Amino acid sequence: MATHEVNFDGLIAPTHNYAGLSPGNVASASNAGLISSPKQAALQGLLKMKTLMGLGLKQGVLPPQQRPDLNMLRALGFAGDDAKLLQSAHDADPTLLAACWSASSMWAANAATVSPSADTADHRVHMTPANLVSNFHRSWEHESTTPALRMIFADDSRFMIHNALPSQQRFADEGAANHIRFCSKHAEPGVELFVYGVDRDDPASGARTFPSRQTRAACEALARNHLLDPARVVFARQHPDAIDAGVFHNDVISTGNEDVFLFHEQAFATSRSLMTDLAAPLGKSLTLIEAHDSDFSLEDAVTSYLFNSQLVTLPDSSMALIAPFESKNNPRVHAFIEKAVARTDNPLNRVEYLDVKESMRNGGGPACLRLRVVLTDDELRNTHQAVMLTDSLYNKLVSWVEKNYPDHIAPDQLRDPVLARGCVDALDELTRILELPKLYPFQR
Ligand code: SUG
Repeated sequence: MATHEVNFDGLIAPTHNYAGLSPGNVASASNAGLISSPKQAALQGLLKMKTLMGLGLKQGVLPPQQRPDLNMLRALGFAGDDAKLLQSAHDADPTLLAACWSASSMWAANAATVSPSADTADHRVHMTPANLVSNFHRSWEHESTTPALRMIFADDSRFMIHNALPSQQRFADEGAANHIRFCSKHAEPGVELFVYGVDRDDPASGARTFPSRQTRAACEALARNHLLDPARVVFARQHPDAIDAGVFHNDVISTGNEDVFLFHEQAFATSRSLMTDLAAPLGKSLTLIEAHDSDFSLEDAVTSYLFNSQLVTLPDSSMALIAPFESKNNPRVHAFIEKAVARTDNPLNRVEYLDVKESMRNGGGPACLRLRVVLTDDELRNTHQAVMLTDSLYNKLVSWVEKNYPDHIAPDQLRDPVLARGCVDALDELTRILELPKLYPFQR
């Protein structure tokens, strides 16, 4: 049976803005307060999805969440009509107001961790929505992600959508951004790599300047929940220097596809033993594309976001890198890519540079915007079809964005009740396009 790696991209919400909400995310901090362009952001995201579809890959769409979330403001003790609510939250703490507007669910790599049916003991696809406890503005995404995934992957004989892990720092979980699955071919059993920043038994091993957002305890719980064979699971610690340089998720410093591993030498605390641990269950070595400090620095990795490219298998079995433009603009990183593509000892032979600048300014590159779900033909047929991208769905979504999205949002506009209303109203129409009735709290 044919098996596909399907990319489900988070559709960028009309509330996309720059609020500097994520400590340790260098782009988010340095672009705080800029004027955003939600319309451009969503169109850039949609064009990325269409490009992937054009390469012959299966592409899905995950809907944005209901934002601004005025119920969260009410839960925090603010009261009154919408105008009063927004103004009083702004007066008390503008970062609380911004958190309730955040479009952060666009970064679907943080939506969940996914284990394909080839890896799980009950042969179902297992997904655990990430609790995202490390940042307030993301900490309640899972309350919407869980029902959305249960609507899209509704057949519980084929899919198991778990609840998020307990919302507590001990189980801090950021989803697939810290998880890579290696295999010979997507259809075959893989070895799943879970990457963590800090281990409770060894707290001194964590980063010093910036928060470590994933714990080993969370990784272990995910592997248990997903019924993975312990012999085919590897846990690895991020290098604390990488976190302190702005690598807040592992997908900012390494990525993999099938048996190819693209990484920077400073990604992990123990790189050499890691490669052996990954090779053993697969019965063969991985093809390594390793960037050394002499190629480019950690800082180059963080500003260029090379490792946040999507490494994908094309229908002819060769691989392509879907890279952000920023990695072409850095001469050292660009030279490294050119060399990797020219080499004949790896299957990478094509690179597409894409513009996702609006998301990049908040620290979200091409790979952040998508959740990888390996599905057999049968599982794909039993997935909610109205979220699978076609030319017709692409055109409908582009028209919907053009009609409903603000051109710009400046920080001061987050107090505007008319803008708030417009952003939520737009979602009503989206649920008709994606055939997901009652997806949003305001529709129930
Ligand atoms: O969690 N940025 C996100 C970026 C997530 C990127 N995802 C992956 N690497 N997989 C974050 O830090 C910034 C929002 C703001 O500052 O307005 C933000 O949430």
